[in-house]
Amino acid sequence: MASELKNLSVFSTENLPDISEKHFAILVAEWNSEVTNALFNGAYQTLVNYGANEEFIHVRTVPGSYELSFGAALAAQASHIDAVICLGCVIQGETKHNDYINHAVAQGLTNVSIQYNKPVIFGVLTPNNQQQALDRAGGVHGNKGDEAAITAIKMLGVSF
Ligand code: DLZ
Repeated sequence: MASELKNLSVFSTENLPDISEKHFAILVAEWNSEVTNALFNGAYQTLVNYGANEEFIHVRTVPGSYELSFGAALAAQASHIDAVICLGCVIQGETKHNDYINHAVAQGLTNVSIQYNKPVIFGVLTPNNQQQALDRAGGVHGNKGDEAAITAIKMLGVSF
């Protein structure tokens, strides 16, 4: 078993499962839309690049990242949805509001994933400022939307 994990990397895209018949829900928060639109474009294009049928990619927006949990629950309970990708950006402010949102969303998405037994991907940026967010939404640090899509695809290949 250990030898099978020799080249393990989160960025590896070898041996991904066939996703041509899989249905994906993508939920996008409207807050910080310049960032979340870029995350969405990355996630959507990555799914298509790796074989998803565009007709099977179901996109919805929610007002803020806090609402991603409820949106994810709606998506996950739909029998035809195989994986849910949640995209948001919560920028640190002058108060602790961001902390409350981040923790609520992280916990909420975990709960949805376990309750519905489906991959629910946490594609929420939690930067200190707008520039850090843009750097991770198609900027110098890549696009976390792409990574969220790859993560969803990989999770569809996990079974026992
Ligand atoms: C209220 C709020 C604040 C201050 N900041 C953000 C943010 O940076 N990113 C984000 O996605 N949403 C933010 N929100 C909105 C909350 O997510 C939520 O929509 C509201 O609290 C209503 O439930």
